[in-house]
Amino acid sequence: MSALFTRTALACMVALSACVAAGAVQAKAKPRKHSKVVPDKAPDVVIYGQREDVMRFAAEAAARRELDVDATRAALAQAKYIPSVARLIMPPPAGTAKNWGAYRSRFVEPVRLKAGAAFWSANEAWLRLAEERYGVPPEIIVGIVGVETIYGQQMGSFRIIDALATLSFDFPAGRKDRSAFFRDELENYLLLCRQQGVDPLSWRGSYAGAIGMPQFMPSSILAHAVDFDGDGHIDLHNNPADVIGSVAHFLSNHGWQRGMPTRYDVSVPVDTAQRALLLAPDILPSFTPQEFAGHGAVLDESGKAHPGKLALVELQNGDAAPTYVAGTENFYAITRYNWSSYYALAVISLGEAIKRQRPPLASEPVPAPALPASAPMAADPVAAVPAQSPASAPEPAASAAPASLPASGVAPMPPAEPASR
Ligand SMILES: [Ca+2]
Repeated sequence: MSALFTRTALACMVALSACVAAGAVQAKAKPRKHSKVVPDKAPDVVIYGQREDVMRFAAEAAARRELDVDATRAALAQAKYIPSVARLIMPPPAGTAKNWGAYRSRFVEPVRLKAGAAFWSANEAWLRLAEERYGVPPEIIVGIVGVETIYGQQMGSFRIIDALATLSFDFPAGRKDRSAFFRDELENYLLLCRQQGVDPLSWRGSYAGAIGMPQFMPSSILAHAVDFDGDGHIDLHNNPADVIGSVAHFLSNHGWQRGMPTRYDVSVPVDTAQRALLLAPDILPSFTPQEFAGHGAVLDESGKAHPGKLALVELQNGDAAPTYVAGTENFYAITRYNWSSYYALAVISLGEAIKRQRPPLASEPVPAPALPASAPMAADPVAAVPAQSPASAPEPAASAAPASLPASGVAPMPPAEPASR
């Protein structure tokens, strides 16, 4: 990651960390004359229990979410400021060229292809059940879990409470302030831990507070995660069935339409004004195939017959010619998971590549997974948990928070941020 930051940006972040750390220490320490700064390798530590504003937040959050106030204060009192979290949330340096080819090659690669094939084979019955229930095909779910965490291999090592507290109370300057979003996620996290009987200090995940194999933010777990194998618990860290069901349920809740392709091939209009007109709504499907044709875009045969609206999606390739696809509502649904057209096409490409290398379908159907008799799956047990207020969305342009933010180990090549908006 560090290669993505300019020296200046890094210097600013280090200075900021030092300021924040120093601020907390100054409150207690008496000024010393001529004290020397002795360089060491120990991190500057801010324990949020020393911060009045954080303890006030704890009391208010407990009241808002009907949590035990002492337990909430005790948990947040042990949260720590993590300088690397503040660094990792920063966008790539200005002028970093987006490059779909390079981005794709990070995800459609041998390690993920092999792990994806194994994940698919091991969980085929759950993937089929998810498709049956939510209409989301296996390759999309397999693509998402592969891009997010390589099927659980890279789920992030930050304590969730530290990551969320850092971004809630010390969101770095130099980019759009999203601390309100992270404070809401922190509250959701505390609520989630209470609901699941989990110690808030115990869970680890990405620098942005994303959790488990699918890297769900806490609000997404509350709103969309399901106990897909019906064992009475939602486990997104270790239980592939729950992961598969939850990813499918998330997409279903965000407009996924059964049987609809994600995108079609398209040749863009030669006329730059016509092209700009089609690109203007970005990833939001806004034009019928007839309107595409009217503006000079040429869809493939299946695209011409598409019953709904399409988006002309442009993916840059550095100095080379951009890649274009005509995205459907299902392409758009994947961008609700992570607000980036590059992310969506990487998910689709990885899933399709894994599907292509799988052996031909056997004629014998895979038996349905055995479910505990005590926990029938007639309903989605967790889907009943209401989604958080749309006001919690980090960006006003969107109606819901993304399920995840890039995991610490995997994503943020440019574009770490939603590339399309
Ligand atoms: Ca379960």
